[in-house]
Formats: sequence, structure tokens, C-alpha cells
Amino acid sequence: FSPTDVTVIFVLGGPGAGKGTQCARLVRDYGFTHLSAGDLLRAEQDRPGSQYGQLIQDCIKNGAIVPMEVTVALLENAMRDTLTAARTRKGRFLIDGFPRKMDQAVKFEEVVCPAKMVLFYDCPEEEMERRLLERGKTSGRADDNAESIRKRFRTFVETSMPVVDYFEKQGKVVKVDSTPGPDKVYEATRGQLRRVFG
Ligand code: UP5
Ligand code: MG
Repeated sequence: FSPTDVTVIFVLGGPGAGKGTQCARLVRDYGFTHLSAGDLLRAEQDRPGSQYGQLIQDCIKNGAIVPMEVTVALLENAMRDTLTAARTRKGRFLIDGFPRKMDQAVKFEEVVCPAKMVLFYDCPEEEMERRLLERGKTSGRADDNAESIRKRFRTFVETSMPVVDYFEKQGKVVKVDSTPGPDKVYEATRGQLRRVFG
């Protein structure tokens, strides 16, 4: 597909900031296609015959970033599959939880396309931790436990925030406080999208 035919919004924020929750609402109201890098990695981990299963499992449990080649390829394939299935060349994508390391950001913009904007959900760690521990009671996610959460926070601060700063310098970041409940956060999100897209 051609970079001029696709619109990409990166949706970033710490672990448990509410990226997935807000993306689901944006899909419902704006017809975006939602691609969560974490979901794609978990699906690849469980795919029989995947040569990356063990690697992905280890990274996720330790809150470490999977080597970018794997994630960029999964995203590119998912975008291509979406367009093929819809028999179209044009698409609007919310890319959730990616890029979270500088090398991924540079690679994606080089081989796929630059993002139109970056939605950044900002939430204090105590609130994110409370949400993740609560979800961990039923989620079955291997990284929703106190030890993994601590490692995820560390990776976010050290490795992923520099990516947000990089896009900030390009004037692409729209920041939304995601501390309040989901309805309030969504209201703020819609306000920001109206500002950018009119
Ligand atoms: N909740 C949501 N919004 C709320 C609100 N406003 N008020 C109160 N509660 C709210 O929400 C989390 C929980 O909070 C839910 O129970 C929700 O109901 C509640 P969710 O919307 O799921 O938040 P989200 O930000 O999507 O949290 P998630 O846990 O998915 O974030 P992560 O960024 O940690 O997880 P992700 O799946 O993106 O990545 C997992 C791992 O994959 C990474 O740690 C890494 O190891 C690997 N990875 C890579 O290696 N490379 C990548 O590019 C991407 C991931
Ligand atoms: Mg998520």
C-alpha cells in the first residue's frame, strides 16, 4: 500500500493508561481500524509454529520490548490484510501501544508511513497500577502482576517516553489526561480530535 493512502494515529501512554479502552470507542464512532501491537504480539506468541513464541513470551513477562523487526512486520501485515479484506487502498488506523522505542518509531515511518498525530494518554503510576492489579484478577495476562508491572513502568519511563518527546518536538502530540473515568477521558479525546481533524 502507498503511504499517501493510509492515515495512521499512534496511541501511546503507560501500561494501563486506557489506550485499548479509548481505541474501542474511537472505532465505534469514527470507523478507524484498531491495531494493538500488544494484541498482535500475544496472537503471534500463541500461533502454532511461530519461531518467535518464546521470545515474545519472555519479553512480555519482563516488560521488555520485542525486537522491532517482529512488531513492525506484524503491524504491516495486519494493515495489508485489513485493506485487502475491505478491497480498498485507503485506510485509517489507530496503532495502539506502538512505537515504544526510538528504533521502532524510525523504522515504521521509513517502511510504512509517518503518523498524522500521536494521542498520548497521561496517567499517574499509582492509578495505572491500581487498574492493572484489578484487571489482573481476571485478565489472565502474564504481565498483570506486581513484579511485571514494576518492570513495565520502568521500560515506559526509560525507553518509551523518549519516543513521545521525539514526536512532541514535531508538534504531533495531543495529550489527554486519562486519570478520570473512561467517559470523561473519551469526551476530552473527541474534543482534541475535532481540533486536529475539524
Ligand atoms: N480502565 C481503562 N480506562 C480507565 C479509566 N479511564 N478509568 C478507570 N479504569 C479504566 O485499560 C487497563 C484497565 O484499566 C482495564 O481493566 C480498563 O477497564 C481500565 P486498557 O484500556 O486495557 O489500558 P491500556 O493502556 O491498553 O493497557 P495495556 O495493559 O494494554 O498497556 P500496555 O501498554 O502495558 O500493554 P500492551 O499490550 O500494549 O503491551 C504489552 C507488552 O507487549 C509490552 O510490555 C511489551 O513487552 C510488548 N510490546 C512490545 O514489545 N512492542 C510493542 O510495540 C508493543 C508491546
Ligand atoms: Mg492495551
